Amino acid sequence: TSPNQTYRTSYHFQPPKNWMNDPNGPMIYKGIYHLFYQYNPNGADWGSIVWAHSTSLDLVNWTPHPPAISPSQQAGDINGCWSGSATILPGDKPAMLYTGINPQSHQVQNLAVPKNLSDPFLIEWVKSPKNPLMAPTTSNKINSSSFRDPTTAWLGPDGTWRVIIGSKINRQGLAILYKSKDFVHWIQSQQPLHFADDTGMWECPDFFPISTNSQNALDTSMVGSGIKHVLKLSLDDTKHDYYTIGTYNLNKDIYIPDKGSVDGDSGLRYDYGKFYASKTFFDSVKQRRILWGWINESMPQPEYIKQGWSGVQAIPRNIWLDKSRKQLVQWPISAIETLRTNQVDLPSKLLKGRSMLEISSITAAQADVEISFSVLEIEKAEVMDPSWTNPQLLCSQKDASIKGGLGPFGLKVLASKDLKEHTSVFFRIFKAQNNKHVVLMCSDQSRSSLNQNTDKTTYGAFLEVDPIHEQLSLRSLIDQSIVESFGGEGKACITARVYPTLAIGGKAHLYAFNNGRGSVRISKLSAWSMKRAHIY
Ligand code: DQQ
Repeated sequence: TSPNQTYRTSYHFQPPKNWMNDPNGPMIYKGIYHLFYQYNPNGADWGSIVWAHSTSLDLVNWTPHPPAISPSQQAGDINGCWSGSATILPGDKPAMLYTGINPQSHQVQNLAVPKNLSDPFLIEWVKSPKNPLMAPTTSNKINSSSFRDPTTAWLGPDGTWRVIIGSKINRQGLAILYKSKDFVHWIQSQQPLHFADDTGMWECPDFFPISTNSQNALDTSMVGSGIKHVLKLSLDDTKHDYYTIGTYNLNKDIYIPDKGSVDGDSGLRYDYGKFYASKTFFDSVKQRRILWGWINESMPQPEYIKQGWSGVQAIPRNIWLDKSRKQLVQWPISAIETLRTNQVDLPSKLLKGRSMLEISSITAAQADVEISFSVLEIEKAEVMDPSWTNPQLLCSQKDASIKGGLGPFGLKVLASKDLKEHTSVFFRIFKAQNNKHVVLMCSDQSRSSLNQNTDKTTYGAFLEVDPIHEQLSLRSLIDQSIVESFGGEGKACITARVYPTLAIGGKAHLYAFNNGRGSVRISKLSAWSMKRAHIY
């Protein structure tokens, strides 16, 4: 029986079959990008995990290689090779620190290095005979089932390497700090780099410097003036990636989030939809920091097992600090634009309340759309109730079908002709008590599929844009079963997985819509069909 392949993507990274989860060890080496990822070679469900491997010249088209790291070492990883990160050691030598599962099912940290540095594809990897290099013991009080996912290490001005490992003690999440002079002998620091109460297990931490005055990125070991630090946590409890912006105190080797930058569930997220276990790397050639993130399925486990595959990687995103210094900004890497074809531009156009406009003549199921709105009748904004603090809840209470004053307006994507199926990505503008305006961005999946079994949770985020003085922009990357949306030029991102049964391939349509009372002007609208990328 050939399984249903309707939902495979055309320009998102995924293996030909089987289960994929976290991106691992992304890096650039001799001008070639490497992506490793958690992969089950034996099926479409999570299981005995290896590091699968692909390389690319542009982060868009890929060449697959054999798995780079698989269970083989009795003391280190015989029961699984879990997530980890790349560090480029002096002399341009990549090294991978990763979590292994030992015979007692304890989580330990291991090292693997390329066998042959003159092979630009780094096909073969050898493990340190000293593995495991970091392990829970009776004296260090590390929880052996909560000790995983080493970050890219950074070299301090004192010539010592540092790395953090995600962990928890009861409900307190923590980033355990280890130091090493030679990358092989690691000593646990008395103090974690950071911890926070009642956040649960911190998976896949990521810690990196970011420039306060430029979009150019910094090497992970960079410290000094004009630099802030970002700590990202993947919270096992909620399966979301949260980050804070703060200061790295070099003397104490601790990280302190800025005032108002909160760890965990009430803090900032990379993506307010599906996006987990993400990881950045410094692209030393293009001076940018690239973010990879895993997007899982929204269909029940038996259905993805039946289709024979599960999981995609988000389009890699460029990441930098917003002018406000209070949040990050993300934007799909520019090379994805090489897949654009068949451009459609619409002249500036009034979109009256309760109206819709079809964007035709592109492949709506495989498209890139950029639209900007200017608000004309700001007085029509509804009053914001101060109790509306949860954007996701607000988006599901006021979904795309609920007519408002200013908004909902935005895009209907992966829509069937009769609109029985569609996913709505839209804005609503509210008037707050301080006379300011609040912009809500939503991705409403509630009508995305006639299949009753899929998860159709609506997602939402508040967008730090002033709708009176700025345009409201929205970009959506649509690829069969995935919609990645970027609001306010990357100030809020929402990724959704959807499984239309009617709006498939050539039967999918794309619309701009305004379901509010007030008119808005579409000040810019460009859309493209997207070509298929070479992925495997
Ligand atoms: N996935 C890996 C772990 C990590 C989790 C196992 C996050 O290392 O904590 O596949 O998705």
